[in-house]
Amino acid sequence: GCYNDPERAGLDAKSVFDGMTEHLFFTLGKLAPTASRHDLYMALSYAVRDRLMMRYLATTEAMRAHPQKSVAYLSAEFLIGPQLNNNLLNLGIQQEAEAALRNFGIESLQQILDVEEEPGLGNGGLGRLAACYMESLASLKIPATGYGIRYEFGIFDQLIRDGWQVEITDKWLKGGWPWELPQPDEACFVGFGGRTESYIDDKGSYRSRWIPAEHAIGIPHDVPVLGYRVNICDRLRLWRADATESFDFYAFNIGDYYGAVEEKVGSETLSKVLYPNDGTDEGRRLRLKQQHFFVSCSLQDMLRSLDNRGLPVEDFPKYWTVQLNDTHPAIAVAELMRLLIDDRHMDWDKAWDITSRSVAYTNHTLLPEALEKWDLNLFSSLLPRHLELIYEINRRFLQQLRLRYPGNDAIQRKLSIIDEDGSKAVRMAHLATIGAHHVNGVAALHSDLVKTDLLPEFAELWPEKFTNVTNGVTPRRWVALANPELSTLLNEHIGEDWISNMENLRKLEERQNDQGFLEHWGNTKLSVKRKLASYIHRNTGVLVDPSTLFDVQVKRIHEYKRQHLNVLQVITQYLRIKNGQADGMAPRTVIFGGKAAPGYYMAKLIIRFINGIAETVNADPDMDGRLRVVFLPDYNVKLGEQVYPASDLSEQISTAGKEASGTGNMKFAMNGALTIGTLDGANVEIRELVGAENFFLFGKTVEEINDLKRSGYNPGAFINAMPELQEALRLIEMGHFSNGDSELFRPLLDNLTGHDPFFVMADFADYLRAQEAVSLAWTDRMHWNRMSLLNTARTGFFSSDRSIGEYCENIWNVGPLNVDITC
Ligand code: 26Y
Repeated sequence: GCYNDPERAGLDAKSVFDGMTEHLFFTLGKLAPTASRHDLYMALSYAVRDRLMMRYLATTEAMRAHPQKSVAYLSAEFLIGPQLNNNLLNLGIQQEAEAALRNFGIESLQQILDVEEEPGLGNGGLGRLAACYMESLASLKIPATGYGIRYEFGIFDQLIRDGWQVEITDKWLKGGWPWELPQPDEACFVGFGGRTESYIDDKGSYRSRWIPAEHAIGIPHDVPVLGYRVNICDRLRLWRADATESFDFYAFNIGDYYGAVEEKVGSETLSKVLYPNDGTDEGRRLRLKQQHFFVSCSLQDMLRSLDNRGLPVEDFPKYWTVQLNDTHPAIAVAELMRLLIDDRHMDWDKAWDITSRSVAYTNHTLLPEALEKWDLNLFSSLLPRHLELIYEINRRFLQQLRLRYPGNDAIQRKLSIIDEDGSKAVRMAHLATIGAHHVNGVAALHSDLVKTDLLPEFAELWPEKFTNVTNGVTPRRWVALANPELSTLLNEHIGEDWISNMENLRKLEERQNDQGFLEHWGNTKLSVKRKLASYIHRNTGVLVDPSTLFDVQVKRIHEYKRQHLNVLQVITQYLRIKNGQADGMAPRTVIFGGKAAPGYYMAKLIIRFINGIAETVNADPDMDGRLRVVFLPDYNVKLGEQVYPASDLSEQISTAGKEASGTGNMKFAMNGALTIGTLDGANVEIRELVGAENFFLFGKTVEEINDLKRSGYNPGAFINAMPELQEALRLIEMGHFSNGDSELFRPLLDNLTGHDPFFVMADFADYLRAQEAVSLAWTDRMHWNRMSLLNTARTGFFSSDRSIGEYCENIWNVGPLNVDITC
């Protein structure tokens, strides 16, 4: 076949224009003279998609002709962001697209990019990581499918009303989304509920089978994922739940019309909405249904792909490596066993061998409230057969434990998949750890803590199973696309190779003492900051000065991330200015952004708190030219692309031991922001790489926090030692930032002065000291620019190409596929 038809899908401006014209007319039913910007966005996207389809089909064909191992990345979240510009970049046709648009009277590509709606199919770090990893997989030419859920409503849109967060349903599909292809002929059935029964098969052996009470159909929706300047095109395969017709008709025939309709409604809601919770596991029945739904569809799809190519099911581990993105898809361990044993009539040992050689598990959190546990009654009512299989997996595992630790009942209770303390529950992290051939954390420190604190007995039992893969982010989206000004500068001075080989940024170090270059570096940053300043003005009404230090904290709002620590520091600066003690203080614009889980009261109050301080500070003429506070509503991928490049200071201030890795921290550093941060997550590695002298460190270490906990932490003792902090707390209490309302922030104050679970008070003094060091450094702009340059030069390690390279080599054992698209 020919996958490079220059007539139909060429890469020159004329071909792109022709493609747009055709799609405008035939696909969209519009005439060029009356086409809206949205019409043109759709037409260009369809034209681009055609070019991806060529490469996608070429990839599929290469895999059929030369079967090889492929990665199945299972994730309940994929936060992929806008697609058009990324695909243009990876195809290498941004300029061609812009030229084509000019023929429709559009001056800049940006005007069309602005129209794109992003699918918010994730909460934050974990979902965005999955998206970066898919892009790197394709760029490294590794065949891969990202399996997930096509939520009809993604993460809510955030409005700010009277300083409070208001959640609005995310109707991302309303204008039509051109990047997906439904493949209804590859639909899968999934069962739920019902019961199991035993029977004797034709060979006379006892077997168990599942008789589900209801079913759903999963319809795959494929999203092509093109690598950077390669012909490999991988895919996301997102499942949408539909009702089963056969079951409907059955119920209809026996007269249960309402029952039939109910099942339809029930199964349609399965893929309706993303749970907007990152961090607290609420153990909701619908969420377990979603997890089983997409995992079952995905595993059936993998098995079918072997069947279709005439490959034996025993070879599953030779052709698929299944990565679990946290425990959300951990039911895969039991479901693959069920498919092999019940459907394919395999014996236990063979099935277990296949499962445990295929599956690996990435842990993303140590927070106990985020560890998934399913109530046993709920689990057995929804997945009775899976529970039987889990009991058997557990029985065999505990047997192994008894041999290794004879007479040690405590360790059995501790490691069992079933939690028997209190009301019984299934521990998904234990199921994943037992079923996986590798378990990894997402930063060096985090992976150590997984071994020492989270799963120490498992790590002792299977030391070779546990490993680390420090997270990374894609340099295409987070530098080349988001920061075209910096990219141009880099391309001119060190060539374009850094985009696929980020370590080459090291070449920049040669320029660290070049005054002219450093000035150029600073001016580039300034020009990007002007764009953000204009965005801030348009979206919040606040006028900010681009020459001030842009001090930024964007991430989900969470107590452990300590946005309130940042705010308290801002209040101290405010007080110093008020009291005429602000000599040497850098003029700052402090920028916040992030969503709070709708049911997380304290996080929502923190948003209100930020906005309260912003209102008071920004209205005070004494603050003019010295301090501004901004809360950017509706932080998402698209906004992130504007924020990271325009930042001078990156706030990474979580309590040590709480942030598994962080990935925003990497995006900031690559774009030349300096970090003020604790020794937490990947901050530790960022600091090692950029050099301690180019990083503003503060705060207690994991050990020091543990010592404080052990000795009975008392925040009062810290508060008493800091008159400035007392003054700040007093002002808040008086209602100074809440129009005189002294009750509004009381829960926050009580929390901080009472038990202060995240050690805000304990770290406050050192944080202030580090912020003073930031102010001092800002006064010597050449020095600041050098530190900024060194941050970019030395953070190539955090490219997701490096992370994916490590997964391929150490965990997946997969290699690249060559795809030829010449005719
Ligand atoms: C159980 C359910 C409520 C749940 C849903 C989503 C639990 C957790 C999450 C999301 C977790 C998450 O985003 N974790 C982040 O993963 C990033 C990628 O590894 C890390 O950089 C970051 O530190 C971690 O918080």
